Amino acid sequence: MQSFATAMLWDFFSDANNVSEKSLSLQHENKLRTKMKRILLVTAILMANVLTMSAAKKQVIDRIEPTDWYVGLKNPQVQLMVYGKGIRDVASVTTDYPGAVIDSIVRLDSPNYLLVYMNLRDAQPGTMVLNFGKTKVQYQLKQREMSGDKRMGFTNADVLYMLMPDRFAQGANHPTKIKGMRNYVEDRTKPSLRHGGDLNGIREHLDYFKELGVTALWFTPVLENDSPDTKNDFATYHGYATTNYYKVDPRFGSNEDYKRLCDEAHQKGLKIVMDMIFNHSGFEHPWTKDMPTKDWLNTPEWLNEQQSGRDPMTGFTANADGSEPAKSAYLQTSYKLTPVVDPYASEVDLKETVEGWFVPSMPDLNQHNPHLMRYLIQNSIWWIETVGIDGIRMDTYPYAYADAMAQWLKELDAEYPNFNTVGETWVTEPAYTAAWQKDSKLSENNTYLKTVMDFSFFDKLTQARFEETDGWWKGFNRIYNSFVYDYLYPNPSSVMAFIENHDTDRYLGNGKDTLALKQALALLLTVNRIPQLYYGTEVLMNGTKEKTDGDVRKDFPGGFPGDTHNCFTKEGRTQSEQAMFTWLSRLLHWRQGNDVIIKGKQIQFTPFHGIYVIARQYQGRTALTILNGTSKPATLEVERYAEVIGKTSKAKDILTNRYYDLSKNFDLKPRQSLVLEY
Ligand SMILES: [Ca+2]
Repeated sequence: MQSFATAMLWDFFSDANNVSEKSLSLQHENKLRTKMKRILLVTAILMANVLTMSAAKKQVIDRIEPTDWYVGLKNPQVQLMVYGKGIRDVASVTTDYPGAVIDSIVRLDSPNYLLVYMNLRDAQPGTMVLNFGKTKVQYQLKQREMSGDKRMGFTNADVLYMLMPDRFAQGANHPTKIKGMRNYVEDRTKPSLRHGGDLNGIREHLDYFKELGVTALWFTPVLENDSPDTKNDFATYHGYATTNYYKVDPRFGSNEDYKRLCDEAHQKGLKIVMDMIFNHSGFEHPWTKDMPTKDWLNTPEWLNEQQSGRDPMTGFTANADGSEPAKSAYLQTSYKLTPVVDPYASEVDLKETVEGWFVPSMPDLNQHNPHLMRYLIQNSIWWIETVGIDGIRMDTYPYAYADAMAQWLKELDAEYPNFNTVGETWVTEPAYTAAWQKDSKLSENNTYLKTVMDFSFFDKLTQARFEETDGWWKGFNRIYNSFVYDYLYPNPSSVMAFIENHDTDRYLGNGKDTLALKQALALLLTVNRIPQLYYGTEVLMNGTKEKTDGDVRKDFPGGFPGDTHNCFTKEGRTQSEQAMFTWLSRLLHWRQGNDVIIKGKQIQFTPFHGIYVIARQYQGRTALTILNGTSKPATLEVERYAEVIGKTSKAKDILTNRYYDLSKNFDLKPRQSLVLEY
């Protein structure tokens, strides 16, 4: 640019020199003056541009995260992560915004990031101008919608309905192709590719959830997963490979769509639980290509392997001849979670579990880097404040460093004491899970995790499903025995139970045995737990993971354009689907606000003659769940249950509205379920 300006000036002087050799008329002189003014003006503009551009060249700012922030939080400090080529080496960062104090700036290993730590204790909402050298950037400081203690998380008064946005429903005006995203296709015939469901699709069916009777929605992650589809058999439709922590994936909608969904859900009395992942990001996140610090990721060495042909989907780096190298630096997690609680755990096992990558396409984040952890903590706060979520489900919770996760939850608790977070704790022994719950005496350090997931209940129920309940171990004895371990939990009422989810076989398997399903659901919705359902159970969706995960993640019938089978309406459901929907809906509505279930004491009886009985009692009211765990008729001997029946003679089965006489023994059909109320 400079040389162009000089050329222009040279052109002017040479023109003037030429002219001076002539005898000038006044007219010519005026013309020349005008030309000179114009050229000087152009030169001034060009020089100004040159200065701006040279300044901008050093201080390009691509983005700042969080994209905006809130004043009035208990923790007044905020970390701004600034992205931009060479931004690390900017001479100064300043602001004149009243009440905003820059505590420190941190220059990381990569020249393309800068961290600015600010204290906003005395700041008011408004537009803050930040000066990065001579580059000015506006940054919004927002007013919070409500104080943190007013945010009420999900509890055992709720029933969570889990769904996958890509597989549930497509809203109006779904974009067919989005510019700027890596290659992807939406093809509903391919179980592992995107199918095109979105957030508006969920919002447009809020009344369906009301009709069914659930009170909260947890859906798989919705943040940007801008990874290319590969070979038509792999795509990040599941959402667990984040590439932008502050942006909803455009295929699911916008941040505004997410906010609208939360707002409208709240208006209808539904809560929203956001799925988050602190353990790993997506491979296409800018942090992978250009790590902010050398220790931003765990075991990143293999990223630096010199051979070409490294495949982020397999983790293998091929040699020049196509063969796999003898040893790759790639560290795979063992998926074994026992080393995390094992008092005898070896370093090698613990390292593999926590520092190994979940899969090669998901880089393992090092939460021991305090700057990264601050980033993640702020991100969770930002989504609570920005869209108003009511809870968080933390994916792969034990795979992240326990102390860092505890720090996160402790801070969240201080800011939002009534909020709730559930951690995915996939171990099938209650002694493991219980150690992860907040205030556990089994754990040396407090995790501050209020809700853990009861994989034991899921596991034992799955085993019991088709077994005959005997006198000792089989069938419902497994569930009975699992509940015995509730003495290990600091708060059993805050444990989340489920019978299936997106990572397991459907409870129905490949069959349609509604008797077994009804028993599982009757139990799930009456015991001392936070129940979680998986989408489609109410209309008999089945499937197993034998062939592909997609088989347990099928599209909800009626959610997509052209669907001829529509399970959203009574008219669209088949007779058996409608029967299941009605049955479950009745149970769910009965459970809503029912203090016998929410606050009631739990009393269970050892399975007797194949029958399993659990009572819930509160202020003189009783709910009695009775399950015949055999494929034969059985007789309930009422005298054995006298302590929970008392003098009651008449009880209503809320599943059928039929009355039972509890003053005498009565018969149960094979696999019959009763939920008696009196
Ligand atoms: Ca990890």
